[in-house]
Amino acid sequence: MRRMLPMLLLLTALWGCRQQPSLSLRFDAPAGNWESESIPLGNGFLGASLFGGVDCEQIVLNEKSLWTGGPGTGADAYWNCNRPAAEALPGIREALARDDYDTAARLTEQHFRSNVPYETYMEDPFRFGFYSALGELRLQTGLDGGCTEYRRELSLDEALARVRFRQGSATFERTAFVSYPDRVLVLRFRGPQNLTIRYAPCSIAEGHFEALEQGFHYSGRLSGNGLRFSLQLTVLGTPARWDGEALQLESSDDVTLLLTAATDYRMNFDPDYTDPAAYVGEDPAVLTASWMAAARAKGYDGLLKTHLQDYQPLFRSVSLELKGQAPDASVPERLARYRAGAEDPALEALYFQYGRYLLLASSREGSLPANLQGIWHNGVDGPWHVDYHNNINLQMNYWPAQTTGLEACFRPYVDYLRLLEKPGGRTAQAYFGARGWTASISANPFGFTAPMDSDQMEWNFCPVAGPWLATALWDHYDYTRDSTFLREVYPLLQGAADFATDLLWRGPDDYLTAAPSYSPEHGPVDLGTGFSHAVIREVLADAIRAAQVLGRESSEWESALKELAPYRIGRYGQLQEWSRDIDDPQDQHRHVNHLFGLYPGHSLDTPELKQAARVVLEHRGDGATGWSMGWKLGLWARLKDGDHAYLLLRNLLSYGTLDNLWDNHPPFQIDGNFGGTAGMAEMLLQSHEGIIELLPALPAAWPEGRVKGLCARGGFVLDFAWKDGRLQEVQLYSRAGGSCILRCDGREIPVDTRGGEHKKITW
Ligand code: FUC
Repeated sequence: MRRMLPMLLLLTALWGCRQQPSLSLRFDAPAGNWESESIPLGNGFLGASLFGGVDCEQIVLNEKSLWTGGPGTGADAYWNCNRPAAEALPGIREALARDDYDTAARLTEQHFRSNVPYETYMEDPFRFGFYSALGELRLQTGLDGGCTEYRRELSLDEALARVRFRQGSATFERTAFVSYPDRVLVLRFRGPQNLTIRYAPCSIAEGHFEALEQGFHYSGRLSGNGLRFSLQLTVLGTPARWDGEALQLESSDDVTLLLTAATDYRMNFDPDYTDPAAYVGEDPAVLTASWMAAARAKGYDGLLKTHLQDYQPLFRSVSLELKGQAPDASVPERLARYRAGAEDPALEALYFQYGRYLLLASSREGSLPANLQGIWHNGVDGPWHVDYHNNINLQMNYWPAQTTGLEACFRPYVDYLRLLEKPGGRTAQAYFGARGWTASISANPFGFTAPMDSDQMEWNFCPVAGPWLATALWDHYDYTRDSTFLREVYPLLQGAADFATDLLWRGPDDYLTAAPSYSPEHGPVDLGTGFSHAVIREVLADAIRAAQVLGRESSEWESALKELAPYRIGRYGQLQEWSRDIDDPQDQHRHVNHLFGLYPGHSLDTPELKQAARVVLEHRGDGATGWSMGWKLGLWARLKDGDHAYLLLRNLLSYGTLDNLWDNHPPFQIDGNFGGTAGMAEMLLQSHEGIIELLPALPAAWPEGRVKGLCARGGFVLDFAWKDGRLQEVQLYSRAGGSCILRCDGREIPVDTRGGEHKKITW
């Protein structure tokens, strides 16, 4: 027995370290359809979605900066498309004050648009533009399509895809991952096969192939804006020869392929728009060659090691277990059973972690932020140009960043705001005569901040997009208490708060009001919509808090906040969407922006207002698009109604989720994944009312579970477990020191901490 003890201990340790089966997405067949079945990989810059076919592996490739469009220079530049609409503001406001909504609407439509159409054309290089796929890789294996024991999976714990199958006595295995530190897609093919590799660039490119030692290089240029890009592929492990069209590999049992890609796009935070090359950076062929040389030298094992060292600490910073048996079935089968009413808490936990995985794969320092499809797209152009939508979508992409330990993913969002700041200053001045900066409904990587050329003002008029974007800056500080970060981003927050202040006008009832305004994509022009005021309230409060931390002046914002039009409760007891009480209880529109102050904001804080928000949610119903269900999930969680939040989670998974767990608007749109993950975190922990509340919206469906690493305002990180719906034990880590109050089930425990301290609290 004594001799067996070390062995037993070792086995126990290995058991403890094993990858949880619930942390992988399993498929029992190759993907037939990119949108619903492919497996996404990425490092923020480079995206790959895999099909896993037996006779041919097909991989859709993306490079996040592969965008058409751009500002141009001279009189035609969209830099100059900002119209002097501010001159029309007094007329519009006067019309609103005398209840002449028709005149107000007409004047707004006439003035608050630019000359940049949302429809884009390749021939016109200086327009809004669109995102396109980098192309497709096809790897013919020389095998016939039949096989046994087929298995395809995405391991979230390793950010690695695996394909396994057998043909006769031979076993075949493929692995694929995209390394952030080494900027390379790594593929390994094992088993006796004869690979032929072709790359088909996206159809809007012109370019040429050239042979490389053991590989090829494609050097391309987008027709239109002339964006240059480069893709290199190199083979390790067997001789490979480029024949002008394909890369032919000698038969081998073990081959590693390395792929690097880049464009010459560069972020420009201070463009002067006289330079035609304002957004042109390094030669992409030089970049891909240098990454390739380094990757070759490391080899498969070295690359995998660096990849895991980079990725795993980030991903593993949060874990979630919800008690329940994970069925031994593929994800599509589990989803089908779930849609039919089965319980599968492990699938819900997998979905939570998948959102975190997707953010890590689509947003890392140095890259552009996650777009409407994260990084993954399979065509030329796409829904809403796969752009940066600023009236919910981009913001939602980053909701899980603060609460679920993904601050490493947040930097691209900050850089994006920096990209918008200068052009957004012109938009603020021209349209509103305002200081600071703002953005409008849609933006691109080239600093487009104006409205579009459309008279559909309900979507085109969205000046509080900029202030909304800026609120996440305060949140990031509040969750991390990183004062260096706050000092760095303070000018952005200040600019957003100044803009919000200047947007306000003293209305007929003597309150400061955002006139004119619209509720996103919904309803008529208004004297001051609930949404606009909620965002302004939030950004002013954030800027005031930031000024207090840094010892800066904030009296102007404080006065504006005091005089801001209050929330209004209407005839059905609903939180009013517009200044007039015209809400329709039958209206199930997907946008619920007037509830912004409840979530993601935190300014809707009295029981009366919460009740009024509940009425809105009841009217709007529990359906809608993917992202809308993700949002309502978080809103119900903030109302501390765990069972209703859970109903929204079920609806999101059942009706707003594709078989590969991508969010479905429809079509595929990634925001709902992030809204879903963030909403689940809100069910387990909330910290927006000055108190850290554990299990604030625990549904009956989750009687037992354990979570580690959730983040709270004040710079606290919490691990806790619960059983029979009751909190068991709590571990608290304090990043910056200070005191907090923990609350659960009506009980409160005050805790004092020093920076870097771990504390165990017995509940
Ligand atoms: C907003 C939404 C739409 C869609 C689009 C990308 O405008 O209202 O539903 O998500 O963004």
